[in-house]
Amino acid sequence: SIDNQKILKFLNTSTAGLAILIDPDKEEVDDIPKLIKSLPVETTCILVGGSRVEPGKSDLICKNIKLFTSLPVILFPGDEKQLSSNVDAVLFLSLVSGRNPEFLINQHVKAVPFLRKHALEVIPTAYLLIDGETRTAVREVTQTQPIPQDSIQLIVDTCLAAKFLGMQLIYLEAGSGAQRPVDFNIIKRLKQEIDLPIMVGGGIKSLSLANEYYKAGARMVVVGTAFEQRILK
Ligand code: 1GP
Repeated sequence: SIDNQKILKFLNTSTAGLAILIDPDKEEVDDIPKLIKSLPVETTCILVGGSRVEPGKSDLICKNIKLFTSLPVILFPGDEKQLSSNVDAVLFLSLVSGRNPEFLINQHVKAVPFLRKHALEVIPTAYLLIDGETRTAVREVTQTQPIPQDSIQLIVDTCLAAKFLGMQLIYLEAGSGAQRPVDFNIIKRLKQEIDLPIMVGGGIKSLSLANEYYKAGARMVVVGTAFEQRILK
C-alpha cells in the first residue's frame, strides 16, 4: 500500500537535509542529466518550483529529473499550474506571512481537480516570507509584505497559528537571491516553541552556512541560486 506520509516522515527525521531547488523556468530538459550529475554529494532531496513558470514546463522537468535520480523530488509550486504527478510529494504552501487570499487559499482550491485525479502526498506547509532586504520574485508575484527579521514574536505567533490550523511543516523564505538570509535567532526561537520541522531558504550560498542553520535547528536547507550558478561550496 502507498505510504501517504512518506516524505513528511522523511522531513521529520532527516537531520541536516540539503534540498537543491531547481527552477523549471531556468533549466532546459536536455540539461537535466548533467545537472543531476553536478548535485553536491550532500543533497538529500530535490525541490522543483519557481515564481514564473510557463504551463507544462514544471511537469516536463519533474518527469526528466525522475528519470535520472532516485532522490526524493518534492514540488514547491509557485502556483497551481506547476502541479505535476511526477513527484514524491507536493508542498501545499499557504503564504501565511501575507494577507493575499490568492496565496492563502485560492490557489489551493484551484489545485483540487488535479489532486483529486492524482494520488499524491500533499504536505500542508506554512510558508513565511521574511524580509531578505531584496525585491525578490516571491514578493513581486504574491504582492505581499514580508515580515521583518526582528519581528520574532510575530513570526512565532504566525507559525503557531499555522500549526493550530493543521499545517505540518514550516518554510522560512527570504526570497531567491536574498541579500540577507533568515536570521539564526528566528530558527532558534521557533525550535524552542514549536515541534514542527523547519525548512529555510533564500540567499544561502555555502554548505558551511547551511551547517549553521542545522545547528540553529533547521531540518532542511534550500539552495537554489548558488547551485544554479555552480558556486555552491
Ligand atoms: C527560493 O529559498 C529558495 O525559494 C532558494 O533561494 O535561490 O537564494 O538559494 P536561493
